[in-house]
Amino acid sequence: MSHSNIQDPVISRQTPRSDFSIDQCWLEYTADEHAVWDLLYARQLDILKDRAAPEFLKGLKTLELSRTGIPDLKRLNPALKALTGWEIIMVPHLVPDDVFFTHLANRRFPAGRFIRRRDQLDYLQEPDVFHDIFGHVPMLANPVFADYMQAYGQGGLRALNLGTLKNLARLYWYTVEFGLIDSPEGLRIYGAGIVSSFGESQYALENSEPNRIAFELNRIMRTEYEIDKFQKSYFVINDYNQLFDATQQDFGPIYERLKADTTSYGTDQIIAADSLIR
Ligand code: HBI
Ligand code: FE
Repeated sequence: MSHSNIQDPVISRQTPRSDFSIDQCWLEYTADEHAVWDLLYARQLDILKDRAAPEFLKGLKTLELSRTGIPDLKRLNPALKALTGWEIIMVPHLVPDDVFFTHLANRRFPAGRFIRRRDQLDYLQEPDVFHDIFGHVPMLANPVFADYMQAYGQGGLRALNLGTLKNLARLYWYTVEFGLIDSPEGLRIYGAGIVSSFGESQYALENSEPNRIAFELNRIMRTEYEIDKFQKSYFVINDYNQLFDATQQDFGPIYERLKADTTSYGTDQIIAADSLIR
């Protein structure tokens, strides 16, 4: 993994706490780092205003993420906490799965402190503060989505114990990161991996290549994914209750079937049971 954050002196001088959190030290962001946020923000807002889900745009506005510069958690957290009880904590890099899920289960979202360099505007492998805050936080202001994320964290801890994390991680990938929603105004984006990407925000809705398949939990849990390319398949929900409801069922029988029949589907594969959207 390329560690773009090792050049962040505010990260490297800190010893993370046992939950892997560090201090944001917002006053220490440089003018150039704030300028990179503003550049990314302006570029994304322009293409997202008629592509992002209404709930995402509402979250951006309510939390005033449109203020200039990298958000200060001292201001953002009280606002988010008042809305849904979630808060953001800063971490130096990807944290271990059990740590990640424990945070989610307690309504804490771990965000990277560092911001990408100007030569990495379009893609970087590790989540930075732009992906994590611009991409993930607006949806955490939505009560139903906020509950879904917590339920996912609880489910993640169980999946770790049961050895089914691979299947559950696919659910996160195809919803939280790359989910689309069939809204009254048409197909819209709510996935953080798409809304934080200039190229994929257009590709996910407008390109004729990728499959757009109606959300189905069991199907998603068998679907492979690739992390460093635009997706070949997107899964489309009707509303956020569909996500939350899916996590309220007993995953025991689902995991039993996945273990008995280990069939998996390729990233571009369509199966007979799929309901295709557009
Ligand atoms: N750590 N900081 C951070 N951010 C993530 O999105 C993340 C992580 N650790 C593990 C992890 N994601 C995966 O387990 C999930 O995406 C399934
Ligand atoms: Fe993410």
